[in-house]
Amino acid sequence: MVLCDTVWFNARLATMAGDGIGVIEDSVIAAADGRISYAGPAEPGVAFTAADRRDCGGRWITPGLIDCHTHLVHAGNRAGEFAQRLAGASYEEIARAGGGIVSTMRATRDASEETLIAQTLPRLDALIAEGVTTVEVKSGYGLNAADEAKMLRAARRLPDSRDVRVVTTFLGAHALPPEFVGNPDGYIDDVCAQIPILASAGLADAVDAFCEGIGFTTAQVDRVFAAASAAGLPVKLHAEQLSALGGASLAARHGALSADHLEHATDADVAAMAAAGTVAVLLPGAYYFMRETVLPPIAAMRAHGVPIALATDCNPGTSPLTSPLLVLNMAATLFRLTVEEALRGMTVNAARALGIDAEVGTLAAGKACDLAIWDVSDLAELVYRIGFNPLHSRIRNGR
Ligand code: DI6
Ligand code: FE
Repeated sequence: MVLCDTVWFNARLATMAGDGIGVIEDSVIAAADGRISYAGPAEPGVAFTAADRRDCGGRWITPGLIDCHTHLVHAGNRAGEFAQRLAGASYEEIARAGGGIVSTMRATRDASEETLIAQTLPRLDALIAEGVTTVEVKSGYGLNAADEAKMLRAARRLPDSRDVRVVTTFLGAHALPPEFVGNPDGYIDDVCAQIPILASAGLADAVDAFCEGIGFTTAQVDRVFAAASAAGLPVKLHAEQLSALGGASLAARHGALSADHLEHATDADVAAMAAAGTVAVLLPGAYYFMRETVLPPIAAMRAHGVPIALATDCNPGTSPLTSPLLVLNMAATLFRLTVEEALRGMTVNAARALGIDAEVGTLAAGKACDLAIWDVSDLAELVYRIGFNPLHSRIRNGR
C-alpha cells in the first residue's frame, strides 16, 4: 500500500532519472504532502490510498521544467536599442554610448520593489504557461548595494504572487556602474563587501559574475568567488560568451555549480569542468538573438561527460526570451542537441546547475512533486514544434 493523497494514473513518464529519458509506459505517480511517494509502472499488486485520482489519458509527464539562468527581474526593455541594432549599431557601440546594461540599470534603480515585481510577473507567467516550476533569477541591474538587494527581494517575493520555486543569484559583478568608471577594482571591493550581507539576509542562494572583455577579468572574478566561498555561497559564471578568457576553467577551480554560455570555451576548459562536476549551461536564445556564429564545444562536452543544461537567459539586452519550449527547439536546431539532451537540459541537469537536484529535476520518490503534463503522443514534439504549447497541466508541490 502506497500512502498518498493524490495519484496520477494512465500516464507515460519521462522520469529523467538515470542516464536517459527514463521512459515508463502505463505508469502512476503518487504524491503525499507535496512529495512524490511513487513514480513507476502501474502494477496490479501496488495499491494507493489516495482519495484524489486523476486519469492522465495516456499523456506524458515530465518533471516540471527548470529555467536555471534568467535575469527575469528588471525594469523597462530595450526594444529601442534593438531597432538601433537593426539600423547597424553594434551591441558594444550602444553600450559605450551609455545604453546596454547601464540603461536597464537606470530603469531598475528608478523602479520600486513593487514596480519591479509587477513588470516581472508577465514574464514569469509566460514561463509558467509552458510548464516551468522552478526559476533562477539573477540581480545585476542595480549595481549598488541598495538596488541589488531590492532586485533580490523582488525575486524572493515572486512566490507570494505565483506558485513557483525561485532560486536567487547575486550578480553584482555584471557591469561597471557609472560611479566606478575607471575604477573596476574599487567596484569589485564594493561587490565583495555586499556578499556577506546578502548571504546573512538570506537573499542570495549563489553568486555569479560576467567574465568578459566588456565585463570583469578572471582576477576580479577570482576575488568575487573568494568572497562568496567565505560567505558559504556556491558560485557560477557567465564565461566564454564573446571571447576565450579562461573563465570556465576559473569557475571549475572554484568548484562552480555551472559555467554558462561557453561558445568560446576550449577543450581544456571543458576538461576542467568535467573534473570539477561543473554543469555547462547553454543559452541558445542569446546565441540566436546576438546572431553568434561560434558554437559551444558540444562534442567536447559529450566526450568529457559534462552535464548540459539549457535556459532562457531571459534579459532585455541579449535574450528577450520567455519560452522554455523555444529554448528546447533552438538547442536542437542551432546546437544539434538530441531530444534526450534537450529535455534533460531543462530538468535534471538544470537542477544540478542550481545545486537542487536532491529536491527537483527527476520523477522519483522523495522529490518535490513538480510535474508538467503534456498533450503530446511523442515526447519529441516538445522539442520539434515552434510556437505551439501542448502543456495540459502543471503541478507544483503535488497541487
Ligand atoms: N551576458 C549577457 O548576455 C547579458 N548579461 C550577461 O552577463 C547581457 C545583459 C544585458 O545586455 O542587459
Ligand atoms: Fe545571463
